[in-house]
Amino acid sequence: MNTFGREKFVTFFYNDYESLGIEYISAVLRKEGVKTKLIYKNLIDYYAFDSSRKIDGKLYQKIASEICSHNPDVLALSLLTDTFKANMLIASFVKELNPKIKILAGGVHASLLPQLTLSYPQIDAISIGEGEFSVLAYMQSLDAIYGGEFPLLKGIVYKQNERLIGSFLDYTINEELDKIPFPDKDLFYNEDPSMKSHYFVQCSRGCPFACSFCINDYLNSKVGGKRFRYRSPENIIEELMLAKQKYSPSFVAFLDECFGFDKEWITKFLNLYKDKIALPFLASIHPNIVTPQLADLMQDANCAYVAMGVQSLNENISKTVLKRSIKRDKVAKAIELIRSRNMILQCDHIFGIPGENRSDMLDTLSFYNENRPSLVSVYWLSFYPKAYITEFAREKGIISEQDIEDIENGKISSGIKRVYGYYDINFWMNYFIFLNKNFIRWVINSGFLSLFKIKNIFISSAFPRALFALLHKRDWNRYYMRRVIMKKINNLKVWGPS
Ligand code: B12
Ligand code: SF4
Repeated sequence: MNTFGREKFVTFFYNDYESLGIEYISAVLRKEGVKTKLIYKNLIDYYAFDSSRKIDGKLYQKIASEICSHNPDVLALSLLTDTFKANMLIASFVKELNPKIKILAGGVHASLLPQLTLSYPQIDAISIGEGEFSVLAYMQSLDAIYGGEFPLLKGIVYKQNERLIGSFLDYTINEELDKIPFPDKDLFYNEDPSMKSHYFVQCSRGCPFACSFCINDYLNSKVGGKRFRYRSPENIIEELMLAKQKYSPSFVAFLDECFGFDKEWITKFLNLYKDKIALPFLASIHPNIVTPQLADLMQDANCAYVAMGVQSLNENISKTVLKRSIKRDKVAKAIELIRSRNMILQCDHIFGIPGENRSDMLDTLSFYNENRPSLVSVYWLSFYPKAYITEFAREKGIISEQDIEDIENGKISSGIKRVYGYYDINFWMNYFIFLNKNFIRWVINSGFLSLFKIKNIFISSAFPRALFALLHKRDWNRYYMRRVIMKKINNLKVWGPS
């Protein structure tokens, strides 16, 4: 195969969800004449099962053959820690089948651990940070690189005859987000038309906060203050108007990490949104920014669903371990402001935080019983690479060096230390919303609570979620659940008895 001079061709592989990152990169490449394709499988819950558990050589070999049958110049992989192992396996099968296909890795995991990612023999190049223009530079330099030259490319490190060319230290960001073309939605929609119903969009990149369990803590320290950036309201409205015309979505999901942080910006944006778009939408916010004005603006603009990260109600642990200054009265007020305006409110909460114990969990259940959001979503703390809390847990002996090595190589379950005392409280955290406040007070104060130590996640979490979604037309999880059901059906076809 001689690819010199001809139109270059990138194939992406992705699983599970729509990826805005891949869509943006594809839009930039296409605009510059690079052909793109997506191999998409809505198959495995990597994050639910850990990609190390469901690795099935045959399935991944099949995916690798499918990738090779398209004969791309480059296979581009977007890595999260949870999906790292599976992607590395597919990459190694692709290399075995066709060593001429160059494999480029980018995304969160590759950006956090560029040296480790590039040390895998199947990976030819990595992109560090936001990849739109780095990938373009790599594609445009392919002939030169593999013709024996050594161009330096911003944000890219590649292997060339046993040498590594580029810098691991640069983390690339796009300073002017309006200059990036709109995401290439068709790349995903052609593979899975059900995604058209809920339009994923982002107004900002980065986050002004720096919580210890989140990627932003590390990246803000690496990139500095300029990492939190907005698009202009007009640019987003233009994208959404085109989307309405082309795909007729019934819901908009804002994937911003902290929607509504800048008061002036959000006022202008939501007023425009109300006039020109007005579709029901979902957004994630921080309790500290909720004011009556913001709640009014969101309600007026047709906000249907708010996800609010509370994470811990222990003010001391929140401050010292999570690096968040959460005040209980502020959370209670935020819940009231949002609920009184008829928006569905999901509070995100983390259990398993170093220093917290069963009485903190019980206190959490009591707090939410008294100050009721619509739903509480409880996650067990996972230790992600480079997060401050991971280092904190290592220092305290909660996780070992071996756990960290495992996590960095994609075995995220290595850091999860679940305690027995959790299962009954988790069950009630998901069910209390359907029950009377006084009854839940009695459940907490009597021994009744502990009779429900339920480990099965379908009974303790999935069923109450599904029930809530059935009862509430404006629940965004309806779209999510449809996709989960499709995944289970696809899964049965692949994993079930043949
Ligand atoms: C929206 C979001 C989601 C959405 C959509 C996910 C998706 N596929 O996009 C939902 C709710 C479904 C979700 C689920 C999960 N998420 Co999430 N999510 C985010 C969030 C807030 C924004 C992602 C986004 O759209 N960014 C905007 C685009 C433009 O950026 P991007 O995707 O990073 O892509 C850019 C670069 O990374 C790079 N790039 C990306 N891919 C590639 C590929 C190549 C080849 C190249 C060269 C470059 C490149 O260039 C892109 C363009 O600039 C991030 C936070 C963050 N800061 O990243 C967390 C984040 C990615 N999520 C995280 C996690 C843990 C999860 C879950 C595992 C949670 C869980 N337990 O269920 C699942 C995994 C699901 C999955 N397989 O995707 C972690 C990942 C940490 C890690 N070390 O891997 C993050 C970083 C949050 C955190 N805790 O810090 N998530
Ligand atoms: S507010 Fe959310 S997105 Fe921002 S740093 Fe904290 S956890 Fe991360």
